[in-house]
Amino acid sequence: MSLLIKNGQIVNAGGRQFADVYIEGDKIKTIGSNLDYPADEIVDANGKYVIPGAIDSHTHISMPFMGTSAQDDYYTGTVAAACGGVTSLVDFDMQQKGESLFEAIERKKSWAEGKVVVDYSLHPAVTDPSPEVIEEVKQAILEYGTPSFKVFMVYDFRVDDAVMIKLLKKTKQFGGLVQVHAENFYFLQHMNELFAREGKLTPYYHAKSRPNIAEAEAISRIIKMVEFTDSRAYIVHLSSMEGLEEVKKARYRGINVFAETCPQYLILDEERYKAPGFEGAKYVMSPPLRTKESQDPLWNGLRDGYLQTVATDHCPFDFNGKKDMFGTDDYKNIPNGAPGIETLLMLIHSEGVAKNRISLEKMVEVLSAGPAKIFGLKDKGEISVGKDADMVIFDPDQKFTITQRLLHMNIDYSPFEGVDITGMPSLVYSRGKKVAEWNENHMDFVGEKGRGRFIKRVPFESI
Ligand code: DUC
Ligand code: ZN
Ligand code: ZN
Repeated sequence: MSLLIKNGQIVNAGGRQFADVYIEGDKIKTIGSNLDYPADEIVDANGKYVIPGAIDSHTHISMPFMGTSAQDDYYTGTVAAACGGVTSLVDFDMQQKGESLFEAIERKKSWAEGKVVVDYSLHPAVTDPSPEVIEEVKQAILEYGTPSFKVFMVYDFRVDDAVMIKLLKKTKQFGGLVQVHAENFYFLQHMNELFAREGKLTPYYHAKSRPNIAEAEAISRIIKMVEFTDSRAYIVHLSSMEGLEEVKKARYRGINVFAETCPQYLILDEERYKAPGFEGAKYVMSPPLRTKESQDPLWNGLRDGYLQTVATDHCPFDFNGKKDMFGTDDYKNIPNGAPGIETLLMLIHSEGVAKNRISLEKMVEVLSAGPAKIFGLKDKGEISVGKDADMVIFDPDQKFTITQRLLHMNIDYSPFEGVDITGMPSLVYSRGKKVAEWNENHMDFVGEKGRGRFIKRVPFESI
């Protein structure tokens, strides 16, 4: 199968050029002017960008959590990804009590088998950190191709500082990376007790129980541990300007700390929790939405390189039936999480590039090249010869209004309902095969169930 994309503007993190792209099978074969090869399919990309597919490096596909499970499975979740121009995801893989990291990896791979429609990889999440499990890090990195490991500082499956130190040292030794959900557990516990005594239990108090300082404290503690062990860490879903300040100070001092933010923290704010009735539960996620004050610093953090990636924390629970299953009279029982994989690229283009907050190249950097580099997806993240042909032909002028009705995620709402978008994918390719296309007023999935592959990633030091 061959494909020739003509007359488009190729945009990579490092710059743009007008050129044609020729693809044979899975790979980009040639880039040049006026290519005139016979091809099975010829696409005229005049007036459009040719960008690498987005990589969502933070998803929770089918994750069991808070008495229920995140709703998208590897089929519905990756169909939605494809329709949003996301051509790879790196999904969290929760170790269960007593399980080895390898059992967790094999279990999740078996869930993906025959279903996944774009390529994916896994970050093992260490929740039962026995000494044997810490030793498994070497094999997970070198044999399984999963060099990033998630830990939580909150929830029942949180790890303590002693484990963190061991994990930081072990991962560094073999070219791995520790990813951290950073909030101070005891600050949260204190606030929860206070609000319980005062009877403040509506969704709004979910946000108030997890203040910015809880994130900033946890981030600063990790940074000290990274410095102490001379290792590296990655902060997931950084949400507040105070958290960002800690990262900035550390990076300025040359400490190896990386950080991601998410569209919800850039675009939505705490006022959402004041929606009538139980509507605020739609935004119950952790960390919570912050006040508007944090938004400009986060955009500037992306622009200036202090934040290296944008990912979604995609973790969908229906408003009717899941959000309201246990938590209508206590925010602590509302399943934490919201959908986002399908709206990632459109939101970052529309709110970021089209509103001049970040450049087009920066968008490609934080959605594609950055996650590919940090997480060792060596064949992804760039339109260049030899890379996988994961590409979006993107129409910067196409309008769309976000509405759950026209999206593909397996959930009954979008937190971004009603947001007007400028710029949508026209065509999406995963390893040279068309997987989604614009059709009148929405995206259609046109790919193949089960065609996605597990990506063995390379260690940090080899990229
Ligand atoms: N936060 C969420 O909102 N959902 C999944 C897990 C998490 O840390
Ligand atoms: Zn988290
Ligand atoms: Zn998450």
